[in-house]
Amino acid sequence: MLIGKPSDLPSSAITSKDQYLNRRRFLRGAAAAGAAALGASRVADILSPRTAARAGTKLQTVKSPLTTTGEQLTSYDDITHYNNFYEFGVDKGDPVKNAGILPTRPWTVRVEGLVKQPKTFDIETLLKLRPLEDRIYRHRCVEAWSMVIPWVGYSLSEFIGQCEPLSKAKYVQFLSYYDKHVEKWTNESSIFWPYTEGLRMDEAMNPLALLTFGLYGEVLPNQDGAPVRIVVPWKYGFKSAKSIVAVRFLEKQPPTTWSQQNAQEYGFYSNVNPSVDHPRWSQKTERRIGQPFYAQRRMTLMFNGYADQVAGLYKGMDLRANY
Ligand SMILES: Nc1nc2c(c(=O)[nH]1)N[C@H]1C(S)=C(S)[C@@H](COP(=O)(O)O)O[C@H]1N2
Ligand SMILES: [Mo]
Repeated sequence: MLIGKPSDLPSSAITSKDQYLNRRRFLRGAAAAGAAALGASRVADILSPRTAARAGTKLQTVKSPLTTTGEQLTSYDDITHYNNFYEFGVDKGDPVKNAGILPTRPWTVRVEGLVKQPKTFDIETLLKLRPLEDRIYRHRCVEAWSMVIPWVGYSLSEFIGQCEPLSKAKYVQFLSYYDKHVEKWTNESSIFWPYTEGLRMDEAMNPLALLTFGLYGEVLPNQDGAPVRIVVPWKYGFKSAKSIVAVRFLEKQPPTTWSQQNAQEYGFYSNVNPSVDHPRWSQKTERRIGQPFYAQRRMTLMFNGYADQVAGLYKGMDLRANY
C-alpha cells in the first residue's frame, strides 16, 4: 500500500475527505429517509455514539496552497478517539470520554507580555479574523505514532500580526485552559498545570504554524483541543498546545510543560528528527495509525517532511544539542 516518500504516493489518497463527506451526507439522508428501511449494521452505525460525535458545526473554508498532498487521511474516528490530552486522562481513549465537559463558549484568548497593548480576543472574533483554510498536515507524536489530519485554520502569523508584539519579543508562549474542577484527571499525573508550550518568534511566524479551529471541515471536537489550538507540523505533537486561553510574548525562552517535567527527554525545540532518538523511543520510524499492519511502519522524515519550508530556521544550530 502506501510505502515510500510522500511525493511517491498515489494521489488517490486525496479523495479520502470527499469520500468521508459523501458518506456523512449519505448517513444524514438515510436517517431522514427512515433508518428502519436500512440493514441492521447501518442502523447501528447511525445510532452509534461515534456517528453522533461527528455532528459538529461546519466551518466555511477556502483551499490552501500550504496543504500537504499525496497522503491518505487518517479517519475521523481515529483522530478523535486516539488522543493525548492529559488534562482529561492519560490513556488515549480518555479524552473522548472526558473532554465533553470543557466549556468552549464563551471563550477568550488573552494576549500578554511584550505587546503594544495587552488585549483579549473573543473566539468569534478569532474565527473571522482571516479566511479559514483546509490544511492537511502530517502529525508526528514523540511516542512514534503518526496520523495525517485535515485541519482548519489560518497561519498563526496572521494572529501574531494582530497582537502587535514589540521588537524585543523573541519567544511566544501558549497556555492551555486549566480548571482543576473541570479537569479532575490532572491530579493523576505529576505535570505542572496549565499545559504550556512555546516557540521562537521566527518559528511562530513561519506560515506552516497554524492557529487551528477545526478538522475535517468542522469545529474541533473537545478532545482535539477545542475551540482553538496550535498546530506545528514539523515538531513533535506535544508542541501543539490545545484549548489555548493565553498567548504571551517574551524576551526569554519560556519554560514548557514537558521540559519542566523531564528536560533530558523533552527539549524546547522538539523538531521531528529521525537521527536524534528520544531515550525511550527511536525516532527513525513511526507507526501510522489506522493503516493495515503491513503498511503501518514507515520512515520518519526530517522535520516531518517539511524541511523545504523550515530547515532554514535552524541553520547553524546543532540539532543534537538543541533537541
Ligand atoms: N493542553 C494540552 N495540549 C496538548 C497535549 C496535552 O496533553 N494537553 N498533548 C499534546 C500531544 S503529546 C499531542 S501528540 C497532541 C495530540 O493532538 P490530537 O489529539 O489532536 O492528535 O496534542 C498536544 N497538545
Ligand atoms: Mo505527542
